[in-house]
Amino acid sequence: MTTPHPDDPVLRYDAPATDWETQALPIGNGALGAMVFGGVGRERIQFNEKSLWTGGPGSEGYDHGDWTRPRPGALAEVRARIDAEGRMSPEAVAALLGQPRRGYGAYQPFGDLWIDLADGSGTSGRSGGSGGAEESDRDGAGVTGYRRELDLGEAVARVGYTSGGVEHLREYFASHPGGVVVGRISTGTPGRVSFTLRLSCPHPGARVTVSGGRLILRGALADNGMRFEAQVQVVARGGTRVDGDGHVTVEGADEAVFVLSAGTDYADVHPRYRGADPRARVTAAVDEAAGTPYERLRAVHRADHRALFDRCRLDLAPLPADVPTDRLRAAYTGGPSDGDRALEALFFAYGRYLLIASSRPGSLPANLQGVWNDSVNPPWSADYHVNINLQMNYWPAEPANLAETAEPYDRYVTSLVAPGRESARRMFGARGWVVHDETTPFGFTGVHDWATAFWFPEAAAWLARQMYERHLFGAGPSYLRGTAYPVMREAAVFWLDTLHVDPRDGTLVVSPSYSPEHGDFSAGAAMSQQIVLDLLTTTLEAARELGEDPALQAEIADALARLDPGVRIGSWGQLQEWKGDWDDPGDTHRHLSHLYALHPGSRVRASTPEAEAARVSLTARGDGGTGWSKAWKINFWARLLDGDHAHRMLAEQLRGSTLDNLWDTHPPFQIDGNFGAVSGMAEMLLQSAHGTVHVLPALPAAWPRGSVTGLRARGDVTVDVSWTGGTAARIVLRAGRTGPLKVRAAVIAGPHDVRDAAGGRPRTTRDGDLLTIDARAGESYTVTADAGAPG
Ligand code: FUC
Repeated sequence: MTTPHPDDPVLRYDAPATDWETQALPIGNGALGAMVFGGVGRERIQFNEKSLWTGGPGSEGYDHGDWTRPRPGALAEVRARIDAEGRMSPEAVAALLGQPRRGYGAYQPFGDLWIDLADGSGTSGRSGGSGGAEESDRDGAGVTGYRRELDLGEAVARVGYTSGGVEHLREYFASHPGGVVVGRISTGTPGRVSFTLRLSCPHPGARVTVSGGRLILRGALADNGMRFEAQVQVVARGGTRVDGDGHVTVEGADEAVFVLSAGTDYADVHPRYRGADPRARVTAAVDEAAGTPYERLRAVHRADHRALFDRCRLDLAPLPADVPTDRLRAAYTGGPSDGDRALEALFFAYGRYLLIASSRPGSLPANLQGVWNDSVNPPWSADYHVNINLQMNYWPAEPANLAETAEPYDRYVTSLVAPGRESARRMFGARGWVVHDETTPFGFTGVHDWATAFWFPEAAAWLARQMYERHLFGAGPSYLRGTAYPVMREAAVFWLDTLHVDPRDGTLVVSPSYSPEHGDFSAGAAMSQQIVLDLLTTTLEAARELGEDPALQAEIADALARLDPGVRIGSWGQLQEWKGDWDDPGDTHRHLSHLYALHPGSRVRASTPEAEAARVSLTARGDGGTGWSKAWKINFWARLLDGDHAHRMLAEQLRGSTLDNLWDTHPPFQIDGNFGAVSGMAEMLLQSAHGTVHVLPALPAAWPRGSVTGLRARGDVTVDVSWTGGTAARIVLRAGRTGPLKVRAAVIAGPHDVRDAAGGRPRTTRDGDLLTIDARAGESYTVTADAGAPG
C-alpha cells in the first residue's frame, strides 16, 4: 500500500463499511462514481455513471413539465386574485397552474462490482455469489490490522489487513484522464492473489457476458429505452485467469488490476437527448487503460487530481494520526480541541475533493448526491433542484480555486435554455427561458403540482446570474461573451416580458411569487425581487461591458427603475420575506430565501440597517435546519462578519448533519451541504463581493491560528494568509490583473510592510484598514505585520 503523504488529508476507518450511505467511501471522476466498502472476504464497489436516468423522452407521457392542455387566462386569473386579495394558498395556485408530473424519472445506480477474495492461504473465497447481499466479515477469524482510507490528496481509496498470515492490500481510484475506475488487488506475499470478480445490476434485463478476462454488462432501461454498458477488464500478473459464467476468476497471481468504464447513449441535446451507443467509448477507455501499466495510470491520475486539489489548502491543526474519522466526528463538539480544528479543515478539504470527484468537464454537473447513488428510487430523484441546491453545489468552485469544476454547470444550464424557451412560450407567452424548482438531464423546465415546491420561475435567473460570478472571479471576456451572457440575456428577457405592475404602488413585481418552499403565494416576495433585480443589474453590466444590445440595455434600465427591490425592514426589525409584513418571529423554516441579497447576492452589506435586519431574521430562524440550511447559515453569518456565529453553524453542521463518511445529511445524504460548508468557510477567511479583497473578515475565536493558501477573490486575485492570535501575520496576493488592488485587513490598520516578489515596495495608498496596491498582472505582493515599521 502506498504510504500517504504526511500532509495529505485522509479519512480513515478501522472497519469495513456495511452501510452505503454513512460508511462507504466515494471516489469519482465526474462522469463515473464508485463507493468502496472494503470488505474482507467480499469487496463491494458500487458504481454509477452520471447520465443513467429514467424519465425524459421515451418514458410514458413525458412533457417537459410544459402545460399539455391549453390554459387560457390561468396565469392572469392567479395574478388578478393576488392583485385583489394579496395572497393565495399554494394549493389553490397549484390547482390552476400545476399538473401531474409525468416521465420525470430519477438518477439510477449502474451496478455493483463484487470481488470474492480468498484469504491468501489458498482457500477460495468465492461464496457461490448470487450477487446482491452485502457482507462484512472484519471479525472473521485471524484478520488483523484492518484499515480503510480515503486519501484526499492522492484521490485514492485504500484497504489493508492481514488474513491467514497474508497481508492484503487494495487501492482504487477514478481517473478523469482515463475515463475509468481502477482497482489493484495485491498481497504482501507473491502468488497469493486469488479472487472471483463479477458484476451485478439492478436493472431488469441487463446481461453480463465474459470473454478474455472482460466482463461486459449491457442493457436498456425499461422506462425510457436508454442503453447502457459497463465493461471491466481483469489483468493479472502471474497465476491464472479464467473466464466463468458471469465472472472472472484469478488464482495465485502476484497482483491483479481491474479497470472499469461505463456509459449510456444519453446526450445533452434537446429534444431527443440521445446520442451514440456507449459501446465504442466504453470499449476504447477500457482497452486503453488495460493496456497501460498500473503505475502509469496512477501517475496520470495523480497529476490530474493534484493539479486541482493542491491549489487550495486550509490548515487549522494537524490530523491526529491514529484517530479514525468516525471517532473524530463523534468526539467533535466545536470546542477548543485540536481534533475539532483538524476535523473542520478535513471537512473543507473533503468538500473540495467531492467537487473534483463529481464534477469534471465532459459530463453532467453534480446532482443532489454528486455522482453517487445506490437506489433506483433515490431521495428527490437525486435530481437537479434549482431553488438553491444546484446553485449551492457550485458556490465553492471559484472561491476554493476549482473553476474548472463549474464547466459542467455552465454546460448544463446552457442546455436548459432550449427546453426553457418552450416552457416560457407555452406557459407564460414570454420570450427567453425559464425553469422551475427542479429539473433533470432531459430539460424538464415546466412544472408539476406539488403545491409547496412547484413554482419557481426565478430559478433560471438565479442559475444564469451565478455564471456571471465566474466572470467576476476572472473567467475572462470570452467566457462572458460566449458562455455567460447569452444565458443571462435570455433569462433577463423572460423577466422583461413577465414582470407585472403591482396595482398598489405601480412597481414592477414578480407575480405570482412564492418564497421557496414557504408561506402563501403573493406578489413581489423578497427573493423573487432580489433575484430578478440581481439578474437585470448584472445583465446590464455585462451588455455594457461587451458593447452589446443597446435596445435591450435601455429596456433593462427602464425596468430596473420601476422594479421593487425586495428589501424591506419589517415591524419586528426583520428583513421581510414578503412584500407584506407577514413574517412570524417563531418561524424556523430551513429556507432563508429573503436573505438572498446578503448571500449569494451582495446587495445587502454588513453594517447597514438591512444587514441588521437580516441578522434579526437569521437569529429568529435559529441555528437548526437541514444540512444545506446550516451550510447556508455559515455563509450568511460570515457575510455579516460574525465569525463566531459562522463557526457555530459549522459546528452545528458537523455535529448534527454530517455522517461518518463526512457526507452531509439533509437527512438523508444530500451533497449540497458539503459544498455549501466549503463556501462558508471560504467566506469566513476571504470575501470579495464588495469591491475589496477582505482578508479574514469573519475569523472565529475558535481559529486563533492557522493558514490557508490559494483562495480566490473576484478580480482574479489568489490569496494565501497565515494568522496567529486571531490576526493575519502574512498575506500573499497574486494579482491576475493590472490595476488598483484593494485589500482590506485588520493588519493594515497597524504597522505593516508590503513587498513585491523581488522584495521591492510597490506603490500603495492606505486608508485605515484599506490598502490599495498599484498591482501588475502576474506579480505577487506580500503584506506582513511588522512591529518595527511605522504604522
Ligand atoms: C429543496 C429543499 C429540500 C430538499 C430538496 C432537495 O426543495 O427545500 O429541503 O433539499 O430541495
